This record gives sequence, C-alpha cells and structure tokens, in this order.
Amino acid sequence: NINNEEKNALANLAVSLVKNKTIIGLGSGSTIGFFLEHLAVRMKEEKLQLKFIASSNKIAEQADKLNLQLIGIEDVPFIDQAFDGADRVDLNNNLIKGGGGSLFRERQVLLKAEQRYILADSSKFTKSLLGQIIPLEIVPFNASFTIKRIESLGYNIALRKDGDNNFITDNGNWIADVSTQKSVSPADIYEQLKLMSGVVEIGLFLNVDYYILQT
Ligand code: DER
Repeated sequence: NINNEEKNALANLAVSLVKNKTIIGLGSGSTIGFFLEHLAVRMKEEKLQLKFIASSNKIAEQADKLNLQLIGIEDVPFIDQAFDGADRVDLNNNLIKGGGGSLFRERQVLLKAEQRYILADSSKFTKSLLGQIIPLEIVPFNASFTIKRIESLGYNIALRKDGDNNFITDNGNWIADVSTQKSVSPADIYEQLKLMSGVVEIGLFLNVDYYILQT
C-alpha cells in the first residue's frame, strides 16, 4: 500500500546515508524494519562492516535473522548514526514516539548517537502535537495509584493491552496512553508527567536535533 511504498522509499534514502565501518543505532517500528532489510542488501553488495545496537528485542531479532552483528549499548562509548521512526512530527520537529512501546530504549539509543535520523512518512506529519495521545512507560509497582495521580491532573489515561494482559516493555514495565488537552503545551505535559514518580519515560521528544527524513 501507499504507506509501505513511502516507508520503503524512506528506508532506501536512509540506507544511502550509512557510513562504512560505523556503529548503527536502530529504533523500532516497521519503517526501521524496511531500513534493515534494504541495508542488509547494500552491506552484501558493498561488503560494508557495520555493528548494530538495537532498541528492542523485536528489532534485534530481525537483525539476527539478517546475520547482522549486534553489540550491547554498553560495549561502546557512542553510536555513530541512529535511525528511528516516529508516530507524529510537528512543524518544529518535535516528535511523539512510543506507538511500538520501545520509547525508553529508543531515546537511550538516540541520546548516544552523534547523528540522529528520523524516518517519517507523510502520515506522521501534523501542524501541532496539541491534543494528541502520548505514550508513557510506567513501573507496575503501585501503577494504579500512579494512574490515579495522573488522572487527578486532568488527563485521561489507559493502560495499553496486549490481548487480555497489559503490554509489557522490554524493561518489564507497562505502557499507558494519555489523552491530552489542546490547552496544555507539549512542554508543559512533558514537565508534569516526566517528573511523576512511577513514570519512567514519556513519548515526547522535544528540541532534539534530528535529521528528519521525509519523502
Ligand atoms: O514506537 C515508535 O516510536 C516507533 O518509532 C514507531 O511508532 C514508528 O512506527 P512505524 O515505523 O511502524 O510507523
């Protein structure tokens, strides 16, 4: 479908930017899945030497299947290039991420990278992040009370399900999706929710210098 065509085109553009003999950080999501498939082809053709750091077990498994060399994020002082996706991108290049539930490790990979590329198909772009749903990663211990405290700030919040169970992140935490008011800015939402005990990560990536790759 058109969306996959865009994602493939983005993936091919990103693959052309990969430098040889470097360490590549991988976000999670289907766009990065396409990126990995196309990069594996280029690696074979050009005998590229690359090492990979994965932001989720899911993308690690895909890299494994492609016989790519995975290393641990602690094995290196920095990552050369990180490639990731997003759920929303606004006019100031602020992002909402977390649709796939890998937002904590995705941010860690992006933080450690010298160059950060966000692959965003046209369906992701929006004028403003106001009023959007924002994923949180919360610790299961006392989570119902964490949720109550967030609701008392005026937010609607729902635990993300995986079938009948709660979705569990690679870090063993839960994801809660928060509906936000148009009247509250992403910066204020970030401030309010990121500081709450029990909240590990928020899917708002603000004022981070990325290269936004778009078709
Ligand atoms: O979870 C995330 O932030 C991912 O980057 C993701 O939501 C983007 O997913 P997609 O590449 O499958 O659209």
